[in-house]
Amino acid sequence: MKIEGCLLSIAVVFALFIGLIIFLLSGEKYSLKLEGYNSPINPDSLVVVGENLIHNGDFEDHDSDMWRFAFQEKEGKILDRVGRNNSRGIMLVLKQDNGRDSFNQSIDLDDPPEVVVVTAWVKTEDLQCEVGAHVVVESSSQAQEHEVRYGSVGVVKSKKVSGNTPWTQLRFAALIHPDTDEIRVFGSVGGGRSRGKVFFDDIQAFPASRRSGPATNNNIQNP
Ligand SMILES: [Ca+2]
Repeated sequence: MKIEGCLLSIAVVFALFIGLIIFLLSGEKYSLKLEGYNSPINPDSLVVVGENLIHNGDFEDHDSDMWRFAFQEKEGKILDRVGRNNSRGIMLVLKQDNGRDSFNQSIDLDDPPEVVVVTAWVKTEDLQCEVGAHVVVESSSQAQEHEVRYGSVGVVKSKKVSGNTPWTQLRFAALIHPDTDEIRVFGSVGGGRSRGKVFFDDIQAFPASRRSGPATNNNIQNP
């Protein structure tokens, strides 16, 4: 009986070991497969193929609740006269040691575009933090093979802004994995010890293609 128990234990440990090896190998396969979906690509020479995907990106619609706050909700607000040209915009306030703050909008994609081009305006006031303020496009997939990676099939970030920076346009493009069924566009700030204020306004995201040829509408609006 003792020997049988011992053999059973060895068999269980062996099975777990094999399982671990398979998991590690498959993880490597997925990360290789997703290579290229985690860094921005040049937004120039892309062809815009559809309408702006973001709702209330200028924050002028008081009734819209498309934007969701994450992390420290109380520190982020949509307010009059904090946006560009004294319009309505979004303000995130970081106090020392508060860490980070962000807001986001989810967009369902039935037919994912090859690329999404994002433009957003950001301003910072005395923003002191390691990471700075930036815009992020996170793609997720419910496809079975991606669930081992929490559904994330790409995270692409804009350049970062900090200090005292007047209204600046961030513009970048994210390659979208064909299995993507949802993207989330984040305005985000902070990480580590952080303080200061960040303002966002006029956030847009356009489906685009890398194909060449005659464009029907290749002008990205620049509000
Ligand atoms: Ca505005």
